[in-house]
Amino acid sequence: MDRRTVLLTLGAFAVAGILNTTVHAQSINAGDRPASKTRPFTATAVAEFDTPWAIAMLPDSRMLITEKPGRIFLVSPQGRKIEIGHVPAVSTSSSGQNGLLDIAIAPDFATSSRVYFSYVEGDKRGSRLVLARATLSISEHRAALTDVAIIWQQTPGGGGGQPGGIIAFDPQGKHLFLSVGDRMEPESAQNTDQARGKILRLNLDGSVPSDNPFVGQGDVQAATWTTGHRNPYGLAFAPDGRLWSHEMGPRGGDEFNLIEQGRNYGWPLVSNGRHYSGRPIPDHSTRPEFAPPAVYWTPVISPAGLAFYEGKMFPQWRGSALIGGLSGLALVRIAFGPDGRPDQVDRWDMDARIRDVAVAPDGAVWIIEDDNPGRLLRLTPKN
Ligand SMILES: [Ca+2]
Repeated sequence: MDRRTVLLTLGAFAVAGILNTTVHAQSINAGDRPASKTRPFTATAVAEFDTPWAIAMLPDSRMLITEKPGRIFLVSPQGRKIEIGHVPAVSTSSSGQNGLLDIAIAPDFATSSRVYFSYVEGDKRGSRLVLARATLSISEHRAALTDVAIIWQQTPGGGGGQPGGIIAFDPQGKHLFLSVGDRMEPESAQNTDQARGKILRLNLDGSVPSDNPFVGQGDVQAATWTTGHRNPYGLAFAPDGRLWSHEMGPRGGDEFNLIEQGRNYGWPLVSNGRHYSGRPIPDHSTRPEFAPPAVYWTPVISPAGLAFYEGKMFPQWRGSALIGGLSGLALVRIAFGPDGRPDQVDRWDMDARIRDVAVAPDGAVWIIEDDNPGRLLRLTPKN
């Protein structure tokens, strides 16, 4: 081997090493890191609910809180609850995971009083995830939905749990993103004609934007932004405008994903977990054409709820993502490095299944427990 060949070979190894490091650095396992019993916050319980599922923060610091069996409450920061009338009937059949799911206020809520919510509805052909829009009418002692309209529904219907159902709006307030789980039919996540295992992008009236990546290729495909998801219970835009999602893996392999237009996230062809039976699934690293998770959790935490922190009470958390853990009984904080790369920096033991996270205008963090009764807790800094 002459000197030039040696240098070229060394160079090739160096490049391969860098590429290799980059590939491996793409997925960080945070599942093997223990939770901390020491919390930098005080958790104050202000109300209780029957299996609360989602919190939507209003501009005046009141909250809308859904209960999975099918009720929505308007809740003051002091815990005063008003049940909201005219909520549609929901289906809780076939799985403990179905029912009334997410709720979000419209980008123009201050003038329109519009809200969006997702739920599973049932009929003889099975159950389907739907997205509804309504106007919220609030008087001093009463609150009700009016003009309720289903603006999107899952096709085909049927299937089990794992509904997804998380709603997010882009920072411009022009488009709505909706996560749809695989309904426990894994192969459907790779079927482009089934609205399962997808993240959809819709106009605010539920119609399909003309600049979606697969527009003109059938109804489901036209609405599809990304595919190959399992059960995403978190979807939110970061302060820098990037869209992030998390999803539950099977046995291992919960994922925190950067959501980029048109990409395939691999389920069920690849996963960093394995099937519940123990049967292996090829790792993400074996199929580079699928977007790998930035962070994953093995063992799982069962992530639920995602909020980016931009408040004043916890200045050290600014820009961080806060995530609840169901089986993890935890609140997780993910921070982003100067290169924009995320990593889990905190995992606090909460002694309860945490279902959703929200940030109030004053910077307090609000969480709900997945239980009956499940508490609504306000987190403020410890002195
Ligand atoms: Ca994946």
